[in-house]
Amino acid sequence: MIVLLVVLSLTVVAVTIGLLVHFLAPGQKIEYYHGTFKFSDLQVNGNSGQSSTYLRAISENLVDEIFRDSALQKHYVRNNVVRLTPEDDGVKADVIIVFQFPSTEQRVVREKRIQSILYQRIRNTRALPINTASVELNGCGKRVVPLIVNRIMSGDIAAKSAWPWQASLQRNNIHQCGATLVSNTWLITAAHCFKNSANPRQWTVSFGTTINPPLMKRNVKRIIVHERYRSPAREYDIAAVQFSPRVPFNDDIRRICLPRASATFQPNSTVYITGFGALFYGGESQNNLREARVKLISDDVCKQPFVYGSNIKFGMFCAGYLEGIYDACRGDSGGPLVAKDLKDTWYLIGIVSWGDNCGQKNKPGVYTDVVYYRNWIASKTGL
Ligand code: 4AZ
Repeated sequence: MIVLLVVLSLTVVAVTIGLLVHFLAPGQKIEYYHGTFKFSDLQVNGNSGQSSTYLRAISENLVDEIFRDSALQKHYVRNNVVRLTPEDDGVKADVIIVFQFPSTEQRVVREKRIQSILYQRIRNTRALPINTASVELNGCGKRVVPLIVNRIMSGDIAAKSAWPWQASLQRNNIHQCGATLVSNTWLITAAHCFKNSANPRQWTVSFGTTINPPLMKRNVKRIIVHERYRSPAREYDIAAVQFSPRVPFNDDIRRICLPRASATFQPNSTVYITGFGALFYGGESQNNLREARVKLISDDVCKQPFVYGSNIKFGMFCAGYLEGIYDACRGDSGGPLVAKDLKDTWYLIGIVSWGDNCGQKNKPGVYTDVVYYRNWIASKTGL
């Protein structure tokens, strides 16, 4: 009897310890990943009804199977198809995949593993008509509103959700610069924004199309100014800013894509600039985000003596119009110059850097060339 009691109580203690370790294990973190893939040649009528319930179920089963039978099986928790969107050539499924990971490894590393498993297994899934090229984890550069830029300085007020990667960098809660969201925790901006202070404690970042009220606000954790930036020189005008805690992506806050280091863009192509900056030189920053459509200007044109001559150095390019009018201005600095590809995926091409006045004839805006600094960005952020 005593032996039995001892064994029983030891078992209870062991089970309790086991459960405690399991649920309170230090550093085990629940993480959510957003994936998308597309069923080709299929149709559903909205998000309710029999066909969508069926598609949701087979999608969730598929993702379950993929991760239960993968190297990440111990970490996989569950998945949920949160949206089915009818598109021209099929149905897009948005799925939230839940994992539990020890908090040691970097999230970018795990993201790559999850993406690779999802991609490879879906490629090998012959039973379902899923387009392999459509498989994406935490995709970048997608916005939910169509582009209707009508015709910053002389721009228009931006529609909600139109530029979800735009951020406002604030020192002591006063807008100083724009910045661009490139992951859940990293922003790319201009080095010159930190000329007066690079102390993260003085800086916050806000998201959304108005500065007041902000849609979301975060504390800046780390400011990495390019090590070769030397004010008042304008070369190396780039900085990476890390904030915390991470922002969840939704229709109003999401990351833009970074171009490959080998990417090229044609002079004269249409690009867009956005910011909370002044409407004229010497004016005040704006509470509402504004947008303007501008054009890339070749070095040949911009280095002419009556434009900027030899002031255009490596790692810079010009955009705007030699006639003036549409331009970035004070307060837009650090913010994005973006372009979309044929699949309507948006890329960060430039960072508002400098210019002689704003919107003046023969004085277009000058931007830091993101492609030129692409490897620097990777070395600091891992992106
Ligand atoms: C500035 O002072 C500034 N026209 C930013 C952009 C331009 C000019 C000045 C480009 O931050």
